[in-house]
Amino acid sequence: MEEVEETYIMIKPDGVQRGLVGEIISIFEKKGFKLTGLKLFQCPKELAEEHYKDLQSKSFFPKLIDYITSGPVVCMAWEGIGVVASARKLIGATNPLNAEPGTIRGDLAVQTGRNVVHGSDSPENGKREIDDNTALRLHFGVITPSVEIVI
Ligand code: RTP
Repeated sequence: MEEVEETYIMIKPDGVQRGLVGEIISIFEKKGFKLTGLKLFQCPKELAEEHYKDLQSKSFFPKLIDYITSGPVVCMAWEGIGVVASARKLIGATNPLNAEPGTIRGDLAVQTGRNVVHGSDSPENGKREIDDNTALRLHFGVITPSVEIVI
């Protein structure tokens, strides 16, 4: 049976500036996932570098850090069965020009360097990215229990 997981979804500064927050949240809600943490956040340079540390050696790394720190982001924790892989499908390919229509990047973006949203690539990274974001995790205590899922 598939596991209930959690994933870290971040609406990047271009998504916030373009007024896409509601639309993106709605996509995950309509799919059936549960929002368990949410905050608007100006990411400091050090945290952006930590979040993207696996890409440190890439030539685009400095531009990526400038982009992520260029304005507020929306940090979210989402929970559900298979949410990590499903969220990546809903988000679409890294390069929006290769992303399928019907995905967030496929419908709402053009450039890799302005691709609107981030989603964890594994359940382990989902947990780590939510834990790194201490203030987000604090929200968990006040969330009401989920409605029982009957399959
Ligand atoms: P994300 O981590 O943001 O969800 O993106 P991803 O897994 O689809 O892609 P990844 O390879 O992890 O890259 C992270 C972010 O770096 C920027 N990027 N720019 N060639 C480039 O200019 C380039 N390649 C990647 C994108 O913002 C990408 O989402």
